[in-house]
Amino acid sequence: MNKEEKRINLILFGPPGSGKGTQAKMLEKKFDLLQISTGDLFRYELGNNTPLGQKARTFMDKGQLVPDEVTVAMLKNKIEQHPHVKGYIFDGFPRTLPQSEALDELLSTRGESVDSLISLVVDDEEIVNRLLERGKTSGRKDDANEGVIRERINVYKSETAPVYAYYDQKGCAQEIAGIGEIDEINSRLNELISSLA
Ligand code: B4P
Repeated sequence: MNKEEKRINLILFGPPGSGKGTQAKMLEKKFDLLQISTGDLFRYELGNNTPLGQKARTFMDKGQLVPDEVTVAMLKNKIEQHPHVKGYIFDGFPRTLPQSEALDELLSTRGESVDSLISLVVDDEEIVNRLLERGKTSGRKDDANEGVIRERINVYKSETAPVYAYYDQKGCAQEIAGIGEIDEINSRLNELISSLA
C-alpha cells in the first residue's frame, strides 16, 4: 500500500438480512477493501467442524450471539493475518458494546479508528421474508425457521442496536434505506463512501 493513501475502516451495520453481506462483497471490490464477515468466519469453522465451529454452532443454530471473547479473538486473528490492506469492511461485527470497545482498541494500536458505521434500515417483515427465502437454498439452519429468525431480530434490538448509538456519539454513524433494488442501495453506499475517501 502507498503510505500516502488514506485508509478507510467501515462498519456495515443493520439487522440480520438487511443486506450487509450482499453489499459488503460489492463494496470490497469497488473500494479495494477487505471484507471481514464474522458470520462467514464462523460458518467456515463450522464447515470444517473445528472446536471453534462446534462451539459457535450451539449459539448460531438458536439465533443467539456467539460469546464476545470467542468472536473478538477470531476477529483479531483475521486482522493480524491481513495488516497491509487499504482498509476493512466489518460485516456483522461489532454486534455488542464490548465488541465495539475491543474493535476501537485494536484499531487504535495501529493509530486508526472507525471512519464510518453505515446502518442499513430494513423493517422486520421484510427481513423475515428475505431470510426465509434464503433458507430455501442456503442450508443455513438459522434461516430455515421463522422462530429462530425472530429471535435473531430480538437479539439485534436488545444487544446490537446500542452499537449504533455508541458510534453516533463519536459522530461517525449514518443510516441509509436498505429497501429497494440491490444496485440502487449499492449506489447510495458508493456515494457515501466516496465522500469519505
Ligand atoms: P451473519 O452471517 O452476519 O448473518 P446475517 O445477519 O443474516 O447477515 P448476512 O450478511 O448473511 O445477510 P444479508 O443481510 O446480506 O450472522 C449469522 C450468525 O453468526 C449470527 O446470528 C450469530 O449467531 C453469529 N455471529 C456473527 N457475527 C457475530 C458477532 N459479531 N458476535 C456474535 N455472534 C456473531 O442478506 C440476507 C438475504 O437478503 C440474502 O438472501 C440476500 O440475497 C437478500 N437481500 C439482500 N439485499 C436485498 C435487497 N435489497 N432486496 C431483497 N433481498 C435482498
